[in-house]
Parts: sequence; C-alpha cells; structure tokens
Amino acid sequence: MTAADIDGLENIQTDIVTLTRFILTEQGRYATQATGDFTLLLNSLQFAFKFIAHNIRRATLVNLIGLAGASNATGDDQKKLDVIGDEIFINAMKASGKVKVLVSEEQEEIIVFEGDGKYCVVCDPIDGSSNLDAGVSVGTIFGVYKLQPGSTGTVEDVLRPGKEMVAAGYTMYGASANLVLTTGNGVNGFTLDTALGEFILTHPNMKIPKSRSIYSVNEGNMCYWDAPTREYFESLKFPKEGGKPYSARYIGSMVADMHRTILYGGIFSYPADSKSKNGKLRLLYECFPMAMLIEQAGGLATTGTERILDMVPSKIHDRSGIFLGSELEVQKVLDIYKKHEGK
Ligand code: AHM
Ligand code: MG
Repeated sequence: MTAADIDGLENIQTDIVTLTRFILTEQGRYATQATGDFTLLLNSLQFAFKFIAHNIRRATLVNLIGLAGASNATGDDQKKLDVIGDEIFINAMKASGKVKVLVSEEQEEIIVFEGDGKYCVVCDPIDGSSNLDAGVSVGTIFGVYKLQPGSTGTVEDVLRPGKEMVAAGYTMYGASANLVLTTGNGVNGFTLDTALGEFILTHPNMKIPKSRSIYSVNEGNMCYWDAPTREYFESLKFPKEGGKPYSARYIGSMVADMHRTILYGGIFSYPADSKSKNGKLRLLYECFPMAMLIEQAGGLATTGTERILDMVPSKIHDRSGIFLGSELEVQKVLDIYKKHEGK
C-alpha cells in the first residue's frame, strides 16, 4: 500500500525534487566533468538565500527596515538589509570553499578568497531595496563564472562576456522565496518550503510566452531616452487602427518585474540615457544573469543594438541599458533600432 491508496492522503507528495536533488541529477548527466564542487557552491548559495529570506521576513519585527547611514560602491543609500544581505552572502561564499572571486554590488572592489575555489560569483545581494519599507518583493541576483585556467583570482576573471557564465539566477523574496535558476540547460523554478527548509522544484522547464501585450518601464525617465526607444514605447500606447494598447506594469524591483515577465510574457526595460549611453542597471550582476535566464527561457535580451550576453564589462560596476522579454516583443525593439540605423 502507498500513501496514494489511503483516503485523505492522495494529494500528499512524498517524492519531491529538492534543489540539491535536482543539481545532483543534472550533474549526473555530465558525469565525466562533475567534481561535486558546483553542488557544494549551490548549497552555499541556497543557504544565503534562506538566511536573507529569514531576515526579510522578520525585518519589521527587529527594526531592520530603514537606512543604514552610508552609501554603497555605486553611490546608492544603503539600507540596513543591504548591509546584512551583503555580509550573509560574503560569509556564505567564503565558507563554501568553492569561490575564488566575489563581486557584490555593495563592495567597491572584488573580494579574493583564500583557498583553491574554482568559481567566481557576481551578485546583487538585495536588489530593489528602496522598496523594502513598503513591503514590495525584492531579490538576490547572481551569476557564476568558472575561474580562468591558471588564474589566482583577479578582476579579469569576471570582466568577461555574459555568455561565459556557467549559471545564473535570482531569488525573489515575497510571500515565499522563489529561486529561478539556469545552469545553461533551460530554466527551473524552486519555491522555499519554510517548514522543510528546502527549495522544492515547482516550476520545471520554464518558458517565456512568445509574445504578450505588457510593458514594464519607468516612463518617468522618457525625456532621457533616445529616438528608437521613444518610438517603440509610443507604438505600444498608440497602436495602429484596430489594435489594442499594451498594459503597463512596473514594480520598480527588477527581480519582481522579471519574475512576472518570465511567467506572463511581455517586455521589461531600463533604457539607457541617450547622452551618457549608460543605463541604471549593472551589467555584470544584474543584466547578465537576467539575460542568461531570459535566453534560456526562449526570450531575448538586448541594448537595442547589441545582445546583452555578448557585451564585455570594462569595470565591475559598469551599467547598461536593457530590453528583455518575449522573443516577438523584443524583436520589435530590434526592428525599430535597425530602422533608425544611419538616420
Ligand atoms: P538597486 O540595485 O539600487 O536596488 O537598483 C536597481 C533597481 C531595480 O531593481 C529596478 O529595476 C530599478 O532599480 C528601478 O529603478 P527606478 O526607481 O529608477 O525605476
Ligand atoms: Mg541592484
């Protein structure tokens, strides 16, 4: 007899796929290269996510909400949770013994750990933290490179094109914690079961819909946009005869906007400033991981003229403009940029 045969127990799952089980199975597929190092790294990553999720859940109770009284490496005001999230992340990566180089949005320089770690991790420990006081979902964004052969851990190990990342993902801290992960073989979503303390595979093989009439952008910045960007967003609001305008959805927390985009489809953008050519979002630890996920889910990510994953950062905190989302929506952006070329 099994649980399924017992009245009232039919819906109890007894064979669930945890993140660790999932990674072990994945690793089995590449048995010849597998050393177990990546599984251990992922274990440390998920510990950091659980710890950060725990702190966010109890934030209001223990006075963690509010400003810490300092600015971070990129000049933003730091929240207390930014500081805690950063420390949790650094300590977890150090303790894993598998990481040689760490880049955090909150740290001006790279951190090089002792030991013979073979991975480089780039991260924004708590993205969207300006939303924290309002109880809006925030998240951790991360990307993983392999250390270059023979390297002792330098900045060159992370100043590489996004397409060389071996894994990327984010964890969104909201009603529950949702981890969305790619190791270059599709995208899978896991939900933290707080009672079990495990991330459970709840969204296997995520695919972004090919198109959807939703756009997500801070339109308050329109005066800074270039002509193709303005033309594109205008075209969504003023459709041709017989067409329907798009819906606007903007949370202002990249992880949450990305999560909706991957699930429902549509386009998310933080366009570049037409004068400086810089965006707000950081190339290495915000744009690259999201671009890798979106491509692995069947979508596109571009600046309008260049594939995000082909770009090479010249400094660890470089910023870029970005459009990402459903293939057919992002294609419209590419077409408009093409049309403007040489004008
Ligand atoms: P942060 O890393 O300082 O939190 O800033 C990044 C956030 C993203 O989550 C979000 O997409 C964007 O900033 C929102 O910016 P804005 O308030 O200018 O619309
Ligand atoms: Mg950020």
